[in-house]
Amino acid sequence: MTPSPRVSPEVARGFKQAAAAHAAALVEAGMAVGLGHGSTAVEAVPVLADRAGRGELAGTVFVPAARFMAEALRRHGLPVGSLDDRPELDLAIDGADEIDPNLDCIKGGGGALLYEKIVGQAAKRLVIVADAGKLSPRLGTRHPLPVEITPFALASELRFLAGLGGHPALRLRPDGDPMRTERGNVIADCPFGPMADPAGLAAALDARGGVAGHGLFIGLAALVVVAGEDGVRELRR
Ligand code: ABF
Repeated sequence: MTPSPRVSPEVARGFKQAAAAHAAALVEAGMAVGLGHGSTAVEAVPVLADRAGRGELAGTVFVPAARFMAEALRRHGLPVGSLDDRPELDLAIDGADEIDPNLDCIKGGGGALLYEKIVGQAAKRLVIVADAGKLSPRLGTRHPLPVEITPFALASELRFLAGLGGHPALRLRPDGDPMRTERGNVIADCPFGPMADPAGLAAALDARGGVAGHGLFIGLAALVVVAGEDGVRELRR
């Protein structure tokens, strides 16, 4: 969840707002729209609220992947639904920590990776929004991979991740206790470095019982909207 290193926070926020507004324009009346987590995706909420205020989004419902997003939607008076109400979403808008040329992503800097993946996979189309600083030649170059672990298996899963070359570090709260996800799990941040085979790593993590989720989003993004000094760009597979 870090802005581009070479621009000021104000400029980076402008990029986030531009990317989010571009994605928000894809929302149509009557849609069921998933919303992930992060400082970029949340910038879509006021834009969507303005559109709803102008009567453009009658019947549209929003399904948040994180409490943070549910609170933002409610603050802006937008209808909040669930996957029970709308098991298939028309669109999902979410952020990312790192995006490679295949539009595969590392996500989870905000700790909501498991529900983000569920919401993203429930959508016909997942749109990732990011400032251009998130683009990277290879996943792992700039961001560790978050892996959500069930506390029951903590020690053995950390050993497993270390065996994969992940150098796992438990994500801690400011008070030094392990951070807990909304599901009560813990997160290990794994600086794998530039990944030769992200899909293979994702498969190894998916096969592991104690791994509740991980931040590799392989082949899930239909569209990536990036904003930077050269404006807003749509990247497609
Ligand atoms: C969430 O927001 C996470 O999956 C991802 O780590 C984060 C990106 O945050 P930001 O947009 O604030 O950089 O989608």
